[in-house]
Amino acid sequence: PHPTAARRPHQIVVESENATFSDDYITSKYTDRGADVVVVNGQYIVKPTARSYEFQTQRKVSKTGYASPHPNICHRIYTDALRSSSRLMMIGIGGNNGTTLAATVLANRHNIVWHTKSGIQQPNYIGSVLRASTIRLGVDPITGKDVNIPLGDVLPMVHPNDLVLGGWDISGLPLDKAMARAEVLPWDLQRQLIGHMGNLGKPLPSIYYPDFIAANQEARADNLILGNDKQVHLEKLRADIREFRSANDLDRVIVFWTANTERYSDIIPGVNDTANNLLNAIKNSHSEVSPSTLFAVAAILEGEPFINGAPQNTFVPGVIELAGRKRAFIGGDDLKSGQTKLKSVFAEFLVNAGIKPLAISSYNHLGNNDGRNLSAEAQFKSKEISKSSVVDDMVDANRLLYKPPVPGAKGKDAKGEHPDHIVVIKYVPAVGDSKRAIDEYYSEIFCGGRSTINIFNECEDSLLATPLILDLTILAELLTRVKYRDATAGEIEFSSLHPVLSLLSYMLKAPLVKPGTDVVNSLGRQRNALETFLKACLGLEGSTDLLLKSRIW
Ligand code: NAI
Ligand code: DG6
Repeated sequence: PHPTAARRPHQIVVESENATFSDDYITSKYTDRGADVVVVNGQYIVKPTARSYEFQTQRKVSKTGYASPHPNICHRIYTDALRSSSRLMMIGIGGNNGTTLAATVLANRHNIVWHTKSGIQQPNYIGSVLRASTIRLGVDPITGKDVNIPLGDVLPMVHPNDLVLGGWDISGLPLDKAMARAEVLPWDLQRQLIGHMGNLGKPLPSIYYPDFIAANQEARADNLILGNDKQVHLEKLRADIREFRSANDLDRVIVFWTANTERYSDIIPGVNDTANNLLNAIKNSHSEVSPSTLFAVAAILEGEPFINGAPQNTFVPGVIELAGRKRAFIGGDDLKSGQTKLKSVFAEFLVNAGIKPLAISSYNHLGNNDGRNLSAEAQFKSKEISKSSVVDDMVDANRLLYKPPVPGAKGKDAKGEHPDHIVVIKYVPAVGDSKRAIDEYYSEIFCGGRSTINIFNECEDSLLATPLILDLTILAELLTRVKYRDATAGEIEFSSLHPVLSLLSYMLKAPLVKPGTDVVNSLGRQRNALETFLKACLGLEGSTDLLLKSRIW
């Protein structure tokens, strides 16, 4: 098998008073260092801060999963459950991402190779930050060389090959046929997967509220939970999760929205602004409760993590409050796969280089079903919002280049100066899943000069998105097993992390963060946060590039 597909036992022991290892837990001590800064008469008064925490990571990876109504699937899930330990339930499993994920996990699990025009191709997990990227653990004291290990090996994590897959779709096409409909994978691979995908059968029926996705999706909706009663729908989704969990003796089911982009829900006081109002709105089948919000509520009420891989505002305030109340984990929004990932790096590079982007103009066209759905105005709007927010914090952090917000001002001045930023998406069926993205960065440089950089990016959309869904699932499962206590405050009990899993930001376009905290869009900072957290759970300091030994005698 390809090295990214290797399954390794957890092999790290930290010899330090900051970490203890038992059969059940890794317990670590970590000091969170920072600085309080107060500005007085233009002077920065800085006070270094330090707070001690302890982390406890359960070593046994949860049994995790997803459901299907098909008898073959139940059988398959059962047999797989004996062999493996993790499960994922996708909403939209019959789509391009859903079928590509199922097919590539199966190809990796069964080590299916296929012929291409340039030779034999092995399955792998390239594009997964956990399986295919490494972290610098430290330095070999003899050679002085860095020791790098796969990021996914830092703590005990689910291996993607062990995920047993299933879920819901409003389209009832069996998954082998749905894989063919997606037109993502080469035929020689599809051909060998027909049996395996066929065994997964048909997706579970789902809920369809036509007002939320584009009218052009209607013909797909032939696999529905019937009726208009949203409370009944909620109970059915909860039962699907419960049934699946109990039938397969699972500890954990990760519920993942990879269904079509919905329009934004209106935030209406008394309807979805608080947890109680939202639960009442569901009881009253209020029209503004979207399918994705209903799925999120179902997962939360079942105590299972819910991740939103699409851009719409599934997490209305009532959902966030409910997740807090139930201590269930949520993460989102919208997978950051190609154009936006590059933008989060490129815009930061420019701003951090002291160059001032004046305009970022982004176009893309694509021909898959996602593109078709996004050709409707309301659904495009949701995507436009998530694609547009990605440079905001970089601009905010550099008020040397951009004028700061004017206190008390209205309109543009209230937000401060910002580069022009446009996002255009067009549906061009012929290019299928091979999205083409064009970005122009028009910037001010030294002494009034101008720089124009154009980027043309061909994104195999679902092949970029699938590894992100795997990473999000695996990290979300891990984060359910990590607890912490604030040692500085003398806390005795370990608590779970905050329900909003902002540590997932690296994979997401518009990261959901704990209310009242700032969004970080910079890919580098998001990665650093993840690395530092994983290391902190081993009692290790975060990654630093000071490399002091190389700077001193
Ligand atoms: P797709 O259109 O191929 O698949 C979506 C699936 O969701 C379809 O099979 C559809 O029948 C199903 N569906 C729609 N409403 C449903 C509901 N209420 N319940 C259950 N199933 C439902 O789209 P694709 O390419 O798989 O993308 C999925 C989502 O991920 C989209 O929202 C897209 O915007 C988002 N996304 C995709 C990325 C990519 O690179 N492929 C990257 C970032 C986000
Ligand atoms: C058109 O933009 C379709 C979208 O669903 C994107 O393909 C998807 O959101 C990925 O976007 P990006 O900007 O990360 O490539």
